[in-house]
Amino acid sequence: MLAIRTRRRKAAALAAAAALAAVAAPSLAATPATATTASAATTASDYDSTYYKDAIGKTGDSLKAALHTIISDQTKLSYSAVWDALKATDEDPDNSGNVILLYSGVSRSKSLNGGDTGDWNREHVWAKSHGDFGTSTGPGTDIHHLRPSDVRVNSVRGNKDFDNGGSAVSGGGGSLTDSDSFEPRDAVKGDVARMIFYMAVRYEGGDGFADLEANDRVDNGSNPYIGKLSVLKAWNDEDPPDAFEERRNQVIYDEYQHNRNPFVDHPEWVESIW
Ligand SMILES: [Ca+2]
Ligand SMILES: [Ca+2]
Repeated sequence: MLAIRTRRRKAAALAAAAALAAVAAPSLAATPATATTASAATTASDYDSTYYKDAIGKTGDSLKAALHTIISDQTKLSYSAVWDALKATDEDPDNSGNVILLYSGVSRSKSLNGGDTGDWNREHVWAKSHGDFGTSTGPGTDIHHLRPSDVRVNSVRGNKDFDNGGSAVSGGGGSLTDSDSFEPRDAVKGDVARMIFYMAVRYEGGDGFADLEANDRVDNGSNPYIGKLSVLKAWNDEDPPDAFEERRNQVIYDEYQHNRNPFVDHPEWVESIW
């Protein structure tokens, strides 16, 4: 996978250079990508000279501030519209009738969305109670951190902070939990971390919503914080973005919110800001 990513990035860099050399080259960011080809046709580097141009070269708090401005320019969804959006963003690449469930890794029919045992529902990776934003349009409907989850596994996660350790979650695909934290399966640890970091940058106290931030605790309750920062940073390193996560970011950008998760494009920005 890393070799493929490297080749893609080299190809993208060559393509970007060619585009810059062309007098009337159209904006790459304005080029629509279809759901099936998004991850193969585009990479983060395509956006450095366009979408991220005001952030490139910055570090720390000034990088965070620049990214906040960039990603806050977005379309906002209603909570009911989230169902159909997740059917597109989290589609099983091997079965277009299914979605992949975040924590369990199970492929389940798109039509089994609902609230009964055996259904999948809309998991808020940044738990709603941490900042009390509910499901009104805003952080509670931001699909960058909303993912299909098995109803029962979702309830086991509840509003726990993220940390290592615990006992196996039944049907959780290798996820662990204890009294005060939840550890997702290895394949989505980085995904979870990058969703949390997106939320911390996107929501800075404007629009009537709390300033969401990551901290290094697991007892955050209803405070607008989610832990555990040091563990989330490690997960970002251990599980870099793969084709599924990159495609998801692209579909959200092209078809729904028209903003990006900067940490899927540039995982190294986590270390610069935190
Ligand atoms: Ca992953
Ligand atoms: Ca924040």
